[in-house]
Amino acid sequence: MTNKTIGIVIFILVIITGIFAFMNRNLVKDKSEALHNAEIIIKQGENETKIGFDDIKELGEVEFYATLDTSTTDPKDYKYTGVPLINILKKLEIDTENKKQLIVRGIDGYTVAFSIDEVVDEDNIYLVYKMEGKLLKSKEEGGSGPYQLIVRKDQFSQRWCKFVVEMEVR
Ligand SMILES: Nc1nc2c(c(=O)[nH]1)N[C@H]1C(S)=C(S)[C@@H](COP(=O)(O)O)O[C@H]1N2
Ligand SMILES: [Mo]
Repeated sequence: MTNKTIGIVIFILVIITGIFAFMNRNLVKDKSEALHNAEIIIKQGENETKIGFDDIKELGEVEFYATLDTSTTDPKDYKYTGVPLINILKKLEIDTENKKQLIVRGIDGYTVAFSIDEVVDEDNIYLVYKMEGKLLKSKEEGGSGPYQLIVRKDQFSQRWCKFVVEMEVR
């Protein structure tokens, strides 16, 4: 082989290694997001639709602080990342007029209810997927996610439904 041929072979190998490194980088990223691509079911009468993380995170992501206050812990502020709940209903074209309530359920059967007046308030109820900048873990992993409701205007945290899997407009 001439020096020129060796040069070309090395060049090609370097390019291939680079391509693999690049593909791998994207795979790692895809994997952590895919693990999080849980869906929420939204019911309205006979109709049932679903929405997943890829769509949810495009609905006006905000970061904010809210005070977690439970019966066993002192009030503490945490940074949450999520979207206003009303944006999800708007995106799915779910009509809130002539409706009274929104019911939200967690995977453990925990259920909370909101009046439609509370639901249309853009700065009260958020569907959150990060706490302190990290994706919420599932119930099995010891977290409160992958989705959790945060109700900023509630004094206590009873209605902060953890492990949200289903919502229903009535
Ligand atoms: N899915 C689900 N969400 C829930 C609960 C629950 O048992 N299941 N407990 C509620 C109560 S009473 C409080 S105070 C807050 C925070 O509870 P934690 O401190 O036990 O996480 O979550 C609320 N959301
Ligand atoms: Mo509680």
